[in-house]
Amino acid sequence: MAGRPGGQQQTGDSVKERVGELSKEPTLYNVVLLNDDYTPMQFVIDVLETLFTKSPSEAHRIMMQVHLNGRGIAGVYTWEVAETKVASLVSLARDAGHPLQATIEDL
Ligand code: TYC
Repeated sequence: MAGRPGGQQQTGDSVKERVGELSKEPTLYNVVLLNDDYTPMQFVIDVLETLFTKSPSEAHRIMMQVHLNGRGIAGVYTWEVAETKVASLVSLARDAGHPLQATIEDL
């Protein structure tokens, strides 16, 4: 995963920070869950409940959305939190031997 946008910028001799960050609200990103043919449905539901704090019914709905349509939004976070969520998801999935994947996208 590449670095986030909006970092430090070098302009001539001066170092300008927080360019384009006058707004108080942080930029938000979707964590998008991707379908595959092997990860068990219950594993996806469990991850949505534990890592993405979804209710059991919402976790089931999102899992079925991904299963039927190929992708679905697991949650909306700042860049740093989204990266951590994806890393934790991949770690949990690989430890369990599943190929589950997720990506980060603009809202
Ligand atoms: N398609 C998987 C199956 O049939 C279930 C699944 C759902 C996998 C969502 C990944 O993100 C996913 N076991």
